[in-house]
Amino acid sequence: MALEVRQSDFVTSVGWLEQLPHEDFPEVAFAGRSNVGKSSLINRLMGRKSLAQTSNTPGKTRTLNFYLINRNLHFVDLPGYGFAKRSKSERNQWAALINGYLETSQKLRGIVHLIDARHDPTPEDLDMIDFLTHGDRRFLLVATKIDKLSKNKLRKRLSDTDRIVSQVGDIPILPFSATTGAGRHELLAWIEDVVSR
Ligand SMILES: Nc1nc2c(ncn2[C@@H]2O[C@H](COP(=O)(O)OP(=O)(O)OP(=O)(O)O)[C@@H](O)[C@H]2O)c(=O)[nH]1
Ligand SMILES: [Mg+2]
Repeated sequence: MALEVRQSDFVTSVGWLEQLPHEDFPEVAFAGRSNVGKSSLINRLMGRKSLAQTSNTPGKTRTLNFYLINRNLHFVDLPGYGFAKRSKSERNQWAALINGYLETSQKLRGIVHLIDARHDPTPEDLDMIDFLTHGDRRFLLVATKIDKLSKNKLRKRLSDTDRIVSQVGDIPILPFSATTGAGRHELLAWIEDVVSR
């Protein structure tokens, strides 16, 4: 069964680990490079146009943003990594925030990691995928923006990506588009499974 999103509300923006919400709801987090489409994917899942703010300019989401789904589940929109136009100290601060959250949250059930379907995963993507494979939380790899590719191109891109990702592990990839909604049902089914266990 797929999760049915009946209600979604913005909860809070977290810039320091001390600010994490205390409510005891299970969490599903969305990670990936800056500009890959995390906030757009979350909007699509929630059926909301712009509850999560999106932008053409990388680095839009700068805090951990919590959304409450059906009053019993948190979606966590993470700031993107790999955005060069930031000072080193700012990047370190973000890495500490994101890694600190991923490593310590007791409520985090699953992590959805996004890559851009049009491009090979970057070394940073592979590091993250490696980290997630070795963790004890469920994770799902999503290739997004597939609406920007023809059917043939997409097939080729997915098999190339499969080959690269297989260096790290045998990891299935879910194709997704925030524009068309392709993959939404499958992703909501995965989330339901992760949360209901
Ligand atoms: N065509 C298409 N464009 C997309 C898709 N997903 C996101 N975009 C566009 O990509 C840009 C970045 O999207 P965001 O959702 O803001 O990306 P993000 O990963 O949240 O970025 P940061 O907050 O900077 O980490 C925006 O211009 C979106 O409209 C998609 O599936 N298809
Ligand atoms: Mg964002």
